[in-house]
Amino acid sequence: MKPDILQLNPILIPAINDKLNTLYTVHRLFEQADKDTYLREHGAKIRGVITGGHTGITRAMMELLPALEVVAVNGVGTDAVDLEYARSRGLPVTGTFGALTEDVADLAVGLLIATCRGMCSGDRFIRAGDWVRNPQPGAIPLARRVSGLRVGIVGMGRVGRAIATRLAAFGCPIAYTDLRRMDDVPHAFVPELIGLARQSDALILAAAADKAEGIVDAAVLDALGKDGYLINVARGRLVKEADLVAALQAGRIAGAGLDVFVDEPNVPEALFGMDNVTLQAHRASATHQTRAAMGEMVLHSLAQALAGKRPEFSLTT
Ligand code: 8YV
Repeated sequence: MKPDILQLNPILIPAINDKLNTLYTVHRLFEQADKDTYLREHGAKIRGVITGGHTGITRAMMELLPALEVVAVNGVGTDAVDLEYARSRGLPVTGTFGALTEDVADLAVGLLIATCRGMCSGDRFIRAGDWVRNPQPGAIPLARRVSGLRVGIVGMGRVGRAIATRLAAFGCPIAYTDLRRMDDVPHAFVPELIGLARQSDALILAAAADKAEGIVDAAVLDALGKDGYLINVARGRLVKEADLVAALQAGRIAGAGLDVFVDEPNVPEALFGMDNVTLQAHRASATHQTRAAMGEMVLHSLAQALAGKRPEFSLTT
């Protein structure tokens, strides 16, 4: 009999879904209208869970799954999983570590360039027919040069390092903050986030949000200053969103490029009319190539755990 797997989010790669369906009986919770009833009916036989980084799984849901042997996160963020409870049950919680590094770093750099150079507002200007109506060069304000920007990276893990590599090629001096100095990183370590913000033209968030919440607040934004840009490809809740909106509204920072938000898919509407803000719908890992690689890692983790082995990409066991 095929093991029963509970899937909390869709996987967008048909080949991965085919493999899952061949190997497992897949219960797609996201397709169920009445999720509580479905879980009560099928929970007892579920041996594995697949979830997204942003969705995770609550303790309450894990408690409804007494036969659970593994939680496979199709992502790298494990902040939405109750890791302590998983550990107490000896449950491996796995991630797709390394698979999405390049994509997330690419999007961070893309957001920085798009925001500083006004690429999305420029695109809207043409589509709206405004270039024809206003062909004079001054119709669009001058932009901000990206090459040479002083960049501060918050979180020097895999993604932070990949962002640093890319932006070093743009001639950007790089500094970073993290819980500790990293001996194998050639860039300047700044212990306090506010100090990093003060010396940066662009602050890029690439940190895990397991413990850090609201670390970018009004004081940090003011330290970044009226010529500074904030880029976030990590988690929305690293930022006090109301403080960010207020800083943008008052021109206390220059702009922001955001892939993540506190309450997705709800994005503060105040941002919609701001040409100095670039918005993405949590898309940093959303390429065919990366999602296929992530899916393979999820399959690998499920297979190892359900064969009674410790999964290679487990965080908790
Ligand atoms: C994904 C993420 O969007 O890795 C993460 O933690 O948030 C994203 O890469 C998500 O996990 C896709 O399932």
